[in-house]
Amino acid sequence: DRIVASTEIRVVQLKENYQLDVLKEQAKPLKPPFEFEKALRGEDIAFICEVKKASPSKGVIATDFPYLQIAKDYEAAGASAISVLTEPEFFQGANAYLLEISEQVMIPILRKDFIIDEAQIYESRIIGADAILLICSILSEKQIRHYIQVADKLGMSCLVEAHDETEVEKAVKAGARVIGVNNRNLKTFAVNIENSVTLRKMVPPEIVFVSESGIKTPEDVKKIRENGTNAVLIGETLMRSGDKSQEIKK
Ligand code: IGP
Repeated sequence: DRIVASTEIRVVQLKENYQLDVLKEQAKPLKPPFEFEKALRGEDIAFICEVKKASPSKGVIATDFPYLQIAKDYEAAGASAISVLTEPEFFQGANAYLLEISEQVMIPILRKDFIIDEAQIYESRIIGADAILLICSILSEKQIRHYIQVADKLGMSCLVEAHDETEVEKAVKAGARVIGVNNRNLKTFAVNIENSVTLRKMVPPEIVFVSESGIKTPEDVKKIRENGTNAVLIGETLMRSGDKSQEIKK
């Protein structure tokens, strides 16, 4: 809740600096986004690799944070997409990280932030995002449906994040085409990979299914892959690993 409150302040600042129509104009002439959904629908399980300096549950994860090099390493290692935290206070992210990375890699980029307003979707496109995160626990079904439409008009995809059965249902009803089940409970920070393994069967095959958070070992990936999941989203494990390519190939 504190994260959302601090995001609200950022949204107010964003709106004070730009009118919505100014943001819309700015978003118009940009190059078309890379196709996030297509990138996740490969033959084998896809890796979405995350650039994340810190988190509320772990504090600072990477004191040394060469974000551009990290993103390039992910791409070279065969990542299908890159996730970049832009939330400044709790994850020590920045829009500038995403913008710079988008100018240097040729795979889709997911903006990881707390989207609670339409203006942030235009902002996401302007800073170079190809996809955005929509979190079921902080948005209504109506908001999710509307934000997917706004993103669609800009050619961007939405990763709709759910944590339990009710939220998966909400995501499906809202028309999500990519659903991510978070293995971490955002309130207690408890992690359980079984969460995405169990909820997999609630999501029909025409929707891309992503397992997010707490993935640490090749065995974890194997289990998730065998369960028929399209992609894994991995942050901390890769951020802490020296050789990203080795870690992904494992
Ligand atoms: C990555 P991990 O445990 O591999 O670092 O998790 C990603 O799933 C996590 O950062 C995340 C997240 C979020 C961050 C999932 N949902 C919502 C911020 C907001």
